[in-house]
Amino acid sequence: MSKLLPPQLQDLGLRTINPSVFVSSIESKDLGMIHSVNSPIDNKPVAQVHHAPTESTEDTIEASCKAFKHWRNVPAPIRGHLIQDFSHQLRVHKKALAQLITLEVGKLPSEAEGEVQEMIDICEFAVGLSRQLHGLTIASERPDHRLMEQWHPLGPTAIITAFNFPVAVWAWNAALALVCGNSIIWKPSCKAPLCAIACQHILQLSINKFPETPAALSSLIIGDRGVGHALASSPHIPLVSATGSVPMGRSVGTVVAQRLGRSILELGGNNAMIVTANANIDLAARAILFSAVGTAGQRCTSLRRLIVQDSVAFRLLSILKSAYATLNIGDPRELDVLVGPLIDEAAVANHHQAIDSALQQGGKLITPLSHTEAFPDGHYVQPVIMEMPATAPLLQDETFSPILYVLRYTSLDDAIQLHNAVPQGLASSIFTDKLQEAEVFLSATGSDCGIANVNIGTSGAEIGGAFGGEKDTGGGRESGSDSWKNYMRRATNTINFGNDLPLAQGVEFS
Ligand code: UN1
Repeated sequence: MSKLLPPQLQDLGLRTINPSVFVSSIESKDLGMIHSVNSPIDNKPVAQVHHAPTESTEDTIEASCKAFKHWRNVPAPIRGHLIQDFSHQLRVHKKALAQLITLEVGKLPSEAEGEVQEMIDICEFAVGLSRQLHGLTIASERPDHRLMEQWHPLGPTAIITAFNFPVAVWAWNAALALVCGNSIIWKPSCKAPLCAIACQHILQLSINKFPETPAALSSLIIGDRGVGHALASSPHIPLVSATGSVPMGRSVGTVVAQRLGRSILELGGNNAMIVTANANIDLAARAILFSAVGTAGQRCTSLRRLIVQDSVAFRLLSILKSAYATLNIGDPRELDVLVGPLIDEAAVANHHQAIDSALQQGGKLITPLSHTEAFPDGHYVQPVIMEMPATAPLLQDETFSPILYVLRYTSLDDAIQLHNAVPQGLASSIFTDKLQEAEVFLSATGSDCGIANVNIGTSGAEIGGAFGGEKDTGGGRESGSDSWKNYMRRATNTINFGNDLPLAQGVEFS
């Protein structure tokens, strides 16, 4: 058990009270119910965390409103200094934070470090952005008039995150919201409170260096759905950014819309890859392996459906079968392990249930279904590939585990039709060396997803692009490109510097 304990955790705001149990150093503020946090690696307890009572959310919102009123007056490039410092802290604590991610959600060390790197990347992006939050100057139709746009801070921003990217997705939102002049309130997944405590602690180190800046610039509320509902329904929170399941997004989005607030929803994916007869099959197989099996299939961008041209299906599936046969499953900290645990018992049950349903709906296992009895205590499953009839109803649903469904096609039109015939629209890809096929896939009649790739897999996006998807995925965009505009309010200003009062559209009123 002692190898579970990265010694640097005290630096992350987590106190060790005995060799196997941590407590958060901020737990005593709002003493709510105590919850035990178990590691998915061996299902043993690693921490106890107090959940904030829902009623405490109001105080947090009030403090956040006050912090916003201070922060919005700080010039944006100076706000960037805070994020620059935060990025520096993240570099210092990268290893320890990654170890905590591995401990709490079971990611491989390389993926956990990649996630912290993703935080550092978005911070760098946000620092650059802090000098580029500029609006347009627009030609006015009236003499001696200037028409322009300004982007102003919006207000307290609620960030609701999922367990699978317990730190990076918060950082996408936090870094942008803070340079945009907003205060932030984070409700992390109840399945990953320790990572949230650590990030909040690291960010507070940076906030503390800023004179007069209230600590409530960044708040953390660990709690259940009641907290999420309180944030979603508060008129004091103009923006709610929520990542998670489609039902969660439907509920949060509806509550926010009811009060005409703004939401950014990043919900489920049911991501597919088309592999055409003109694809580099070896490259496709490598991409499929990472996209379908990486993070034990627990990314919203994980590959769920493989749509392969008949003529290359046998070759591709043979390569995949061999690759799946050699996958090492187990404790993610062991060398050579590529598949760590699922997050909890319920996730394991969903995995097995989905395979049973797939078999009932005409599916055939392409890779063997060996059970993972070797790990009686962790939440481990065997990644599988199943060939499915295109009409199987379960192809419409996302199962958050490493199951890859294979569908075959003959014409690219049919492949694209199959590809788009699901309610979700997050990530997609095509493997082909034929320009025409790639361009058709990327065109208006091709993939209907927010992310469409050529010759790379569906997962593992860089932060520079806008991240999000269409249809049931919720339509939100986070991270790079111009996603920052979601975190600000736009004011259109018309300034008359003449001595007359010409009306727009030539209207006469005298
Ligand atoms: C998620 O799974 O919620 O593109 C986010 C990726 C990562 C982010 C995934 N950069 O797979």
